[in-house]
Amino acid sequence: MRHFRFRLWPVWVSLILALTGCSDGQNTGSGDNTANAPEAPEYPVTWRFALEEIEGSVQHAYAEALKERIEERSDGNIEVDIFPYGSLGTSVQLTELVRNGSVSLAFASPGHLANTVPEVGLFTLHYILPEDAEVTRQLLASPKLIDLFEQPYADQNMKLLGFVPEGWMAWTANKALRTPEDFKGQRIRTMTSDMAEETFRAYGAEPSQIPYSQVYSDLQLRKIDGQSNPVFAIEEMDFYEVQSTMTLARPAQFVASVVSNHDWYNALPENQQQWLDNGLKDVAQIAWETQEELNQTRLEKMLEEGQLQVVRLTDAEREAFQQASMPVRDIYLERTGEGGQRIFETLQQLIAELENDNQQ
Ligand code: 6CS
Repeated sequence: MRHFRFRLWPVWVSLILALTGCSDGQNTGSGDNTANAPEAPEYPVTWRFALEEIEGSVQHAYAEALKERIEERSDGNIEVDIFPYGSLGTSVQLTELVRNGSVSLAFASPGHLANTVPEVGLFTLHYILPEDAEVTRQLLASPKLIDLFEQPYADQNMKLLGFVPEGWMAWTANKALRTPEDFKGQRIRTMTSDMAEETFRAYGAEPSQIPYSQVYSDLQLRKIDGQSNPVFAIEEMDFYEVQSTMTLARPAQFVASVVSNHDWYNALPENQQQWLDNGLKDVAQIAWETQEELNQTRLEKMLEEGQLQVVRLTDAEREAFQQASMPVRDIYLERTGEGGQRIFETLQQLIAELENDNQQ
């Protein structure tokens, strides 16, 4: 298995916390500081960007591309320091670091974030996103979609900067998962929010929330039977080494969100805000292409290695999962109230509009 530096987390987290506000040459937005924003920042200014994935991943490629654009646009006045997974903490800890202003930017995947921002639990639901790749790309890049989630993130002191698609989720286990009955009794690892468990529970599985860093060893030790992730991640985290079968059911896209500390973003001088906003626009298309390429090449690599059996579900088989997943939509709506209802309905309208536009 690839080597992570998880044992050093506490040291790194303390170091980062100790450095907060020192190297930035400007305030980092941790509440009170924002009131006395300095007039002229001392350049270069460092922005810390925390990732939920290791080097070579979709998030890492995105962060590298964003770093390059921002450093170029700012003429070297901004330096972006990237912290891949393993250097700072679990997804939940990264969210805390961005909320308290210790890091400027972070990835926050809905599957982990849904206990803090229940509305993003939407992305843990199965069979609600479009089948068509182009419609999905346009949907996830749509400012209308981002607007929908802006307030729920802001309520938790996070500025939602964008959604990043990472490809279809695939299920791995030590057997094929062709029907919901095949999930019965399977101990399935999910991301660390209650909402992430619900669909697997609806299929009859026994879900458990486990941090990403622990999945490989739990699979290896047979503490769990299976898990769900995009293909590129199954390869790069070596899950395929300790699972016999990958089932491609295209139940949901893995959608990550890029966030910053809300106060930090609002306190940025105008030119810095523009460098950031424009950098984010520059990389949106790159992100889509990167995930397509990584998911394809890593699938080929795993197929070549011949260790993992790959099962593609038929439309009829997928239909059975869609039916079994439907009650989970009600759970989402119960947990998110009117706000969730509005988001859910607007999402469906947006998809219908985009499908219509793309057919013309
Ligand atoms: O399964 C997870 O926990 C993780 N999966 C990916 C592909 N990215 C980040 C997330 O934490």
